Amino acid sequence: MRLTALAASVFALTLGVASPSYAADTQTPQPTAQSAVQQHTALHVSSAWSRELPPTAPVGAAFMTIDNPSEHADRLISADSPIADVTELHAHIHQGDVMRMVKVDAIDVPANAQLILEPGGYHIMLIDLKKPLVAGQQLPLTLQFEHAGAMDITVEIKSSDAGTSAEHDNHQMDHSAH
Ligand SMILES: [Cu+2]
Repeated sequence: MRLTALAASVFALTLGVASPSYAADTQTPQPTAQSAVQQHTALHVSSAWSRELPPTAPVGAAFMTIDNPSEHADRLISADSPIADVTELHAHIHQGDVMRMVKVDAIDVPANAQLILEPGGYHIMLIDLKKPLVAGQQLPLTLQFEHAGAMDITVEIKSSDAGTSAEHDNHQMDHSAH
């Protein structure tokens, strides 16, 4: 107890001596600490979703929005989910009139930019599903970024009725041919 009290008074004394203007800055320590953490993992992932599939479907895909408000570019280098044996980063490329999926080693996340993983574009491929993708449920996904490190996210599984654009339909066909 005595030690604690002593430490506390020394701490208070140190603050008083070292920071004459401390009173004016009393609101900064907490926000400063938070933004320091955010600089380390500056990326923000939102709207992560996947599409429900028949129970026999061997593969699924996850999509999301990745915001990088920092001055530093990053790269998504891998992903992992306990519900799939293999998780790959995929892009779509045009081959004549046909769009085809290809595996990529990484997906660039430019500085001060927003990267959208979406049907017909970049996506995370869940291969050899261990559980069916059921609408209304969620699946866990761990993203690995070159600089920001690992990030655990939750992917919402949507019904196949949600979003009926031609893009989505194309993507479904792509996957059945996977
Ligand atoms: Cu794919």
